Amino acid sequence: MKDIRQAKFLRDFCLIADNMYRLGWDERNGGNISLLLDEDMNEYFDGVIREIPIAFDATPLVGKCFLVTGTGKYFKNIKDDPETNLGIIRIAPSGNVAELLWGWRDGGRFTSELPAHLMSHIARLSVDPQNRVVMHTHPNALLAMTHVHPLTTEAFTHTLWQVMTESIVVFPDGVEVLPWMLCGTNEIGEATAEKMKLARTVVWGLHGLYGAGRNLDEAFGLIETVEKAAQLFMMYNSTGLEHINYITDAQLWEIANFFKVTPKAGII
Ligand code: 2HA
Ligand code: ZN
Repeated sequence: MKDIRQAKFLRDFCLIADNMYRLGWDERNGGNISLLLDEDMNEYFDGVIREIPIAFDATPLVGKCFLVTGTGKYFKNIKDDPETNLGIIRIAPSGNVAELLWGWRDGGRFTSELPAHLMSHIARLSVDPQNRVVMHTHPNALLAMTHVHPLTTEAFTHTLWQVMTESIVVFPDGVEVLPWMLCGTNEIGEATAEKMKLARTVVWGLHGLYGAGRNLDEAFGLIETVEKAAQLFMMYNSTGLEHINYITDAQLWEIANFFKVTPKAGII
C-alpha cells in the first residue's frame, strides 16, 4: 500500500489551502476545495470507512474519487491536520452516496457546498475533460466589488478586463455572475453549474466566487488574478481621483490577438 501522507496531490492541496488562508480569503470555515483524483485510490486504501449520503444525483461521477474539504473545518488547520479537515470520497454506484476512503477522522463530513462542487465538476468536464479542480473562496476585494458594481456577467467581465493588461489573457472566458442566492443548496449548485459551462469563474454576489481548473495551480492562479483586478478596481475607486486612463476595447482586442486568446463573446 502507498502512504497517503507521501502523496504529492495531498501536499499540493494543503499548500494551496494554506496560501488561500494566508491571503485572507478563507476566514473561519469559509471556502471549500474539491480535487478530482486521477490516481488509483486502491493503491492507498483497501476499504470504505463509512458511507455518507449525498442529497442529489451524482450518477455522472460514479466511481470517481475526490479530495474534499470538510464542513465546518478551517482552512487555517488543514496543513497541520489534513486527516481531520479533509476527506477522500468515492461516488458509490447508486450516485447518491459518498464512500469515505480516508479522512474526517473526528466523524466529520464533506463541505456543505458539495452539490455545487460536484455539479460544477460535471459541467466543467462536459466542456473540458481535463478539468480537475473546483474552488470556492471569499476574496476580499472581489466581495467588496460585488457591493458597488452592477452584478452582470457583461459589466463585471468588462471592468475586470479593463483594470489591467493580464486579465483578458488569464480569463478570456470572463467571469459569470450570479446574484445573491442562499448557499449550501442544490439551487445555487445548479445555477453555478450552468454558469460553469460558460466560464471557469463564477462570482456569487455578496458571497465570493467559484473557480475551476485543470490543476490546483491553474484554479488558484485564476482566482488570484481575478482578485488582483478587483483589488485594483477598489483601490483606484477609493482615491476620489478622476479615472482618466483605462484600457480601451481596441487595446483589449490587440492583447487578445497577440496572446491568441478568444475573448468571451459580447463583452468588447
Ligand atoms: O463552507 O464558504 O459557502 C463555507 C462556505 C459556504
Ligand atoms: Zn462561501
